[in-house]
Amino acid sequence: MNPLRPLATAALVALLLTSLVLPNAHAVTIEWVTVGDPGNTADTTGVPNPAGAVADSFRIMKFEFTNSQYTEFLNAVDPSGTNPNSVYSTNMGSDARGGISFTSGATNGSKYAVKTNMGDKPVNHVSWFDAARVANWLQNGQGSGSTETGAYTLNGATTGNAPAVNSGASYFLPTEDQWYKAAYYKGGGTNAGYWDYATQSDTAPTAVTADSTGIGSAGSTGNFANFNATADWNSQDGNVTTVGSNGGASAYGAFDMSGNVWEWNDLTGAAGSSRGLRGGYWSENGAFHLSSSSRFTYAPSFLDDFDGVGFRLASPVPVPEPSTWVMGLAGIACGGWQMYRRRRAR
Ligand SMILES: [Ca+2]
Ligand SMILES: [Ca+2]
Ligand SMILES: [Ca+2]
Ligand SMILES: [Ca+2]
Repeated sequence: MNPLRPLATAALVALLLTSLVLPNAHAVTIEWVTVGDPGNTADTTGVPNPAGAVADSFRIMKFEFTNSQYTEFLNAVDPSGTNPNSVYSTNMGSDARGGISFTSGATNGSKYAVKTNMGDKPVNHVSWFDAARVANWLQNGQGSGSTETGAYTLNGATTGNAPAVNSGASYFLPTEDQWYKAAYYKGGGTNAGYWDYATQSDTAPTAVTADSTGIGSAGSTGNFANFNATADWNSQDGNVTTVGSNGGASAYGAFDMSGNVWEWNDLTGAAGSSRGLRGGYWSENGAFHLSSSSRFTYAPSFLDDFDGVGFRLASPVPVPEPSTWVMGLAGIACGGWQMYRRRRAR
């Protein structure tokens, strides 16, 4: 008997179990960049002052969270279309700059769909609570994972104070210092200094134009950003554009931290009645709000109706252990193998 056959069969069993048990066929994948240089010096030339000092390495999303990713989230957490906790804004469908439609009569699990040319654009019309629910869902392994506990203990809250991030969270909104460092720090040491714009420049970026599908004119290089309402496409005077197509990345390789959409941050990470926004958006008149000198705070429930606010998540370094459902799968696969081996042994 071929001694490799039981092993190959076990692998096949594990694979079959994985494909059967996986709760969602289209798991969201996220590209990260690592923000190193732990213990870096703060910036004293921006706002707030000081800003940008972070003790530990961490990861941040290379791009803004997209409509495609948010659609996977919506179909997974709301297969029957009841819109729990207002995770969907009807503006995503009705606003030409929103990217996600809802069809109540569509098949369960497919009621949300990306609009034409909008999948690779940043999601907008999202409050801080919406972003926190995405972090929870990722923390809980996607699929039918809870949106209410995990990184943030929300338990149905859509208004009021934002809770502090739970210790050990694998996905979370960056603190303002983390966001600031990822955007403006020059990197390569602990006292490297800061750029004024997240395109590794102290000179205001050039505003991009867009092609008919919403791809920014700068490609992936250069001191460009999406602001000034110059990305006119789909009959809009200024619009969101394809993430990563708008210009130079930060020193750590994160795109669109200046412009495209404003991004939620967690301020200091403590519980509170406000949360931060940084980076400016596609309609900024001038580059000031794209710079290290601009910040806003809003109630975490606000801006569900605004097409200029999105988010990107952060994550610890080293990368956390696989989430519990992956461990569960490994257990099921191992159990299957043990059963198989016992059966063979008879
Ligand atoms: Ca500065
Ligand atoms: Ca919402
Ligand atoms: Ca225009
Ligand atoms: Ca942005």
